[in-house]
Amino acid sequence: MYDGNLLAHALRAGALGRNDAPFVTDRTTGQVTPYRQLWQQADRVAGALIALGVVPGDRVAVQVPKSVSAIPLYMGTILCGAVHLPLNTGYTAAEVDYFLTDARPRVFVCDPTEKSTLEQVAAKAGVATVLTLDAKGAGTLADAVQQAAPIAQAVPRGADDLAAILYTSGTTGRSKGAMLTHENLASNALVLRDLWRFTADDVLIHALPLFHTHGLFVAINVTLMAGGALLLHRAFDAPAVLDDFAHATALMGVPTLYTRLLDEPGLNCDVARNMRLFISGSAPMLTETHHRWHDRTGHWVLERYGMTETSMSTSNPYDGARKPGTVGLPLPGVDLRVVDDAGAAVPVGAVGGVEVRGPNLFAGYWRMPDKTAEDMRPDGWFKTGDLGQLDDDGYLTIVGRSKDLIISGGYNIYPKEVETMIDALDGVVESAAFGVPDPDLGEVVAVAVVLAAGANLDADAVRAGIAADLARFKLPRQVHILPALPRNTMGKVQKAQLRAKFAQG
Ligand code: MLC
Ligand code: AMP
Repeated sequence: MYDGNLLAHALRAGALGRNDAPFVTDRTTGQVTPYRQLWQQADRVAGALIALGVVPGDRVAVQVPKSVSAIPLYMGTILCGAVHLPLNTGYTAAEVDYFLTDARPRVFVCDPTEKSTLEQVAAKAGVATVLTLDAKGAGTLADAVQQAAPIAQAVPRGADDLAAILYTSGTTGRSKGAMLTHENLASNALVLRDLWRFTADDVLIHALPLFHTHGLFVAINVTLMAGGALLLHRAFDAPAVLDDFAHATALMGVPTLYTRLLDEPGLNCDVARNMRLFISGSAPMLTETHHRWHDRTGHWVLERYGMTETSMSTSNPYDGARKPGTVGLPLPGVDLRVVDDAGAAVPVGAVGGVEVRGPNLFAGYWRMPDKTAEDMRPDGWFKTGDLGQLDDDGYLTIVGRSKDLIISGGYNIYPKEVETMIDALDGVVESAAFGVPDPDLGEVVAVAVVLAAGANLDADAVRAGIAADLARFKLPRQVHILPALPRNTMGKVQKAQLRAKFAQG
């Protein structure tokens, strides 16, 4: 029966009649949670949140270690009509301060070990309630959930109502909250389930974080809608994931996961014989990696392309040619074009800006109408900031980015954010952050720093100066002290020159 909550209904429909089927196995404890228990927990989370005063549209912010319990927390938030707002566990208190102040959640759930610090941050941001949840599923949230009455019925929410806000780094250094609706999430997962042929027989190895589109909406929503099962790894550990190939059918990963698995001597066709599908995305996978994976396992990785603002936009086909180096064809229902600066389509083979339109497209940036207007054309096309080209068969290749962005191991880092913090250090005149190639993470952050006369900062001092307030994955792996930054005649810093000069470290 349709309960009026679009996303919850779509998620619940997948496992109707399969209450006793396993939904998730915690690979750390071996504990199995069947669908019945999962939904009971989600109904209780919803009850607990409502008892705390959460009303439809309220944000529930979450910065918790990865655990099975984080899944019903997400689902319960949806069920009570609230907006899920997950945060990277690597964010420092200063970063969390910004998100809480900007999003004004009603409830914030954090790691118990961080509670004393984050409680103060939350209080300053006006958050009414702070709860805790650890990697074992214990904490004050679990206590509240245990005492709560489960909701009898989901709170109705329609297509355009918000289901989630995911912060993406901003070009100006200020993160932007991408507002995702019930329809965005439900439509995208349904399309992917069908395109990738996910069914109740599937067992997906889940080794990605639960705070991004990839690990949360692609992996969890697709599995729920298919009525399939998950093997949940709290972190990515290549040997442990390889061990699971015998018990699973599918893996979703960023390219770093695949290159690390390729370093495992035990990776071969025999080990991968139970697996039917390897999916990669969030960052470019080298053609060479595609071929190495095929040579070792007999499988072609299915590469797809997406973005927080758009969820998934393209995918290589399940049947038919998977073309290494491309990100495949637009998903059913998604419009995609490659255009010049004026918005006119460029010919096949030419490089232009990738633009996307469809039910997958977000509702705009939270409280940033100007930023939304900058990226969204009046007729609904969204400028992704990626540069691409289409081939004769309609396959898209991402050839670069017009946005100044570093993607490291699937995490996005906007150079401006790093530069702003370094520029604020005593003795620094200016800095430029840029990505340099890395065999493990694809790209890592490097910075060039110009010092004031007489300043005697070195690389370690620069890193130490920003470490307290910046998530560790954003910290520069290379720091180069230069007498001046290379500039063109217009005065613009030549990052391509810096990249070329320091590519080898
Ligand atoms: C961890 N570290 C990183 C890093 N991950 N540094 C740069 N880039 C990264 N991605 C740093 C830590 O801060 C730490 O630094 C050190 O590396 C070891 O940390 P770790 O936790 O042990 O790292 P590890 O487990 O090896 O993590 C690497 C990883 C992880 C690749 C498994 O980063 C990961 O899960 N990435 C996936 C991200 C993802 O899901 N992206 C999807 C975005 S959605 P120190 O200094 O403390 O030693 C999206 C849309 C789409 O893009 O299309 O999907
Ligand atoms: P995020 O903002 O974290 O959602 O990251 C989205 C960005 O990741 C996109 O705009 C692309 O630049 C990049 N991306 C995602 N998937 C791919 C892919 N398969 N190949 C190349 N880049 C990708």
